[in-house]
Amino acid sequence: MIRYITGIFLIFSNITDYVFSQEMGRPYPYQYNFQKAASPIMEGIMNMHNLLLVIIAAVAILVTGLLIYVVYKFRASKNPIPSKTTHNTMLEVIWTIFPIICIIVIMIPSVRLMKEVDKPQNPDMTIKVIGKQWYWSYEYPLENNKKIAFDSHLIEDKDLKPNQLRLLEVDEPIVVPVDATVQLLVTAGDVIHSFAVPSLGIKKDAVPGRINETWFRISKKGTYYGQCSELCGIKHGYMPIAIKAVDKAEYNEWLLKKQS
Ligand SMILES: [Cu+2]
Repeated sequence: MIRYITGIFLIFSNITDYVFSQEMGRPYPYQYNFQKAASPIMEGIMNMHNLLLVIIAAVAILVTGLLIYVVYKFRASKNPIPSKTTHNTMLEVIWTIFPIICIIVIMIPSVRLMKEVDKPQNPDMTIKVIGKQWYWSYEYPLENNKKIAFDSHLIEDKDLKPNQLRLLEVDEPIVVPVDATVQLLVTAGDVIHSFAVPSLGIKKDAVPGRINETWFRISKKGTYYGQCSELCGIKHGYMPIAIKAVDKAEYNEWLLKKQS
């Protein structure tokens, strides 16, 4: 039943996606829904959101309906002598058990999703993310203690090429192969930042002296944009994130070029 109702919401959001957007991983003018899910985590978050939407709508309709019914049925003009009833055991049992059932129905998928978000299953590769004032540094640990390291800066308005996105484009995006499970180790070099990419369902605090973990897996080639999401100083809004998903061959080529 819930599956069918969430299905209706999904059809509706798919229509708006179709009308307003062509590509994944970026925001659109007049967008009111989520960006399209591009990772298993974001799919899980959207399913959770749709389930909650149905439950909260049902609860709101039920409570409003009961209120209207009570206001009408027990109005003063029809009930000159008010009822003195105070307790009804059956009713009290129902209105205790019903919210408990609601909470259990919400809790099970919620805890399952939290566990999934927390740790990747058998990651194929690892990227270390370091938030700095006001750019991101990335490190790819490789075999034999080698690594690739580079900084990723915003492309300023005056340097934007046509079709590039303002405040989201960077000079050096993260490059990853499609269909690879990527483990992210997130930390910071100065103050607290937050590594957030909406279409991947990622938002991890980057805290100096601490390593937080998250992961993603992208199945479609393209560029996925995000931004720092923790107020970190005057240029907090100018340290975007871009993740470029390419096929395996292209990724290996990039890797070789970066190492030389
Ligand atoms: Cu920041």
